[in-house]
Amino acid sequence: MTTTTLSTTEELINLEEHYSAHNYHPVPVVLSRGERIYLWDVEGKKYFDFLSAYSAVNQGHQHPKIINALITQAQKLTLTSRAFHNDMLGKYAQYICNYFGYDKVLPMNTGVEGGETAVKLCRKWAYTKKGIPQNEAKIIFIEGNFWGRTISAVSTSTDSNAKADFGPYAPGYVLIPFNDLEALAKALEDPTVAGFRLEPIQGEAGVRMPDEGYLKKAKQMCKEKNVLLIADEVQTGLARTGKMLACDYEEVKPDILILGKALSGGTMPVSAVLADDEVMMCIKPGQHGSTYGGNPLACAVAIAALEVLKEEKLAENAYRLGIVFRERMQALIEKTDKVTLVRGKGLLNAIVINDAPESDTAWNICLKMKDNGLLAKPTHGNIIRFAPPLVITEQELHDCCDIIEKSILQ
Ligand code: IF1
Repeated sequence: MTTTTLSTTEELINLEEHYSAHNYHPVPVVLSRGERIYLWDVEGKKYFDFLSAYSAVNQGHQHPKIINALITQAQKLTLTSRAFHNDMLGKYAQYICNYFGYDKVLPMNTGVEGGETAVKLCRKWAYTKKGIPQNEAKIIFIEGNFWGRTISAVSTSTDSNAKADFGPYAPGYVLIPFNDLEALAKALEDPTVAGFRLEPIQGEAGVRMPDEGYLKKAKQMCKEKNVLLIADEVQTGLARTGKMLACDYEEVKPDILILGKALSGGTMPVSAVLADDEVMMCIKPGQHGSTYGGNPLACAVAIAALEVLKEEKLAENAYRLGIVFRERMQALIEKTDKVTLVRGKGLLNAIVINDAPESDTAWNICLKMKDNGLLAKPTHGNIIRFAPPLVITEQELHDCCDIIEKSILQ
């Protein structure tokens, strides 16, 4: 049987099981088409997408403006490498720097490459500007952090499943407890600290939010100690939490800002690191880069993806419908003891299922939601993250809440 004749869910899952690494445990559905907030499986069944590819599809699947930008540029020039200039990078760099208010951008591809770039920028600044002794620079991370799957990224992880058996780990990291400004103050006493890296809301940890004012106070404490605040907005950025950036809730401007995921509207890996010249100009030619970083295709797509966010007022929509969603979930909590709480900002939310993290209750609820036409997946054990594309309407959101409620009360 040739692979081209295989087409059912079961056949395609078996094919993937046989030939693809088992580094994920997906919900058993095989998707073949997407549009706006909808996905269709290979049997033609339609679903609401409530994960948005981990917030990479904030603008909705197959957004016409973004797809058109992709197609148009793909028919002209896709990649030159940075050995030469291309006619899109300057325009894109100007656009994104003005969009977020920074002097410069360093274009990369995946979110974790953005995180690695931020670490290298911070260290380079530490040695060439702050005067920290060679190889002694430290960066503070928060327990529960997630920024990708590289050795550096798992070196700061406190999740054994993401970290175990990948040692030896990268040095130069300090871990402090989540939402603990006293611990931050103590860690900042070390003169070799160069940076403090945080997610404004911890996505993978289960949509965990620090206390109101934490971001603003942390920024002030870093400034007093000449330490760079590094904000990873790969998942929380680009309108997902109801503001363009989650840092905007406290009017905090990070010294280094990392973006990814929805920066391309779900078409291809595009990430960006933004900083002012004081930091960005520490890296000289030949000291960092990547084959695809700043390619003309990524630049064209990213401009379109950013334009859509503003043109369609997606942050405002996420802010307003996030309130509607949490009200619906709170009403559900009052009807059943299966759900203990709902938390989140904008359309980055999660519910906590009333069962042990190692139970499969959350998983089984996701299977029921799948059967009822809505796709979501648990993060850490008993937490289900809900993150629909930000183009969702209020009526569609209520229809989805009806499915979530039915699946949980069943
Ligand atoms: C997986 C979730 C995990 C991220 C933040 C950087 C990156 C991510 C805040 C790296 C990536 C993805 C990775 C994917 C599942 C998903 C994820 F939180 F979004 F759900 F794992 F935590 N910073 N998050 O969330 O970006 O290199 O992947 O482009 O690895 O399983 P990337």
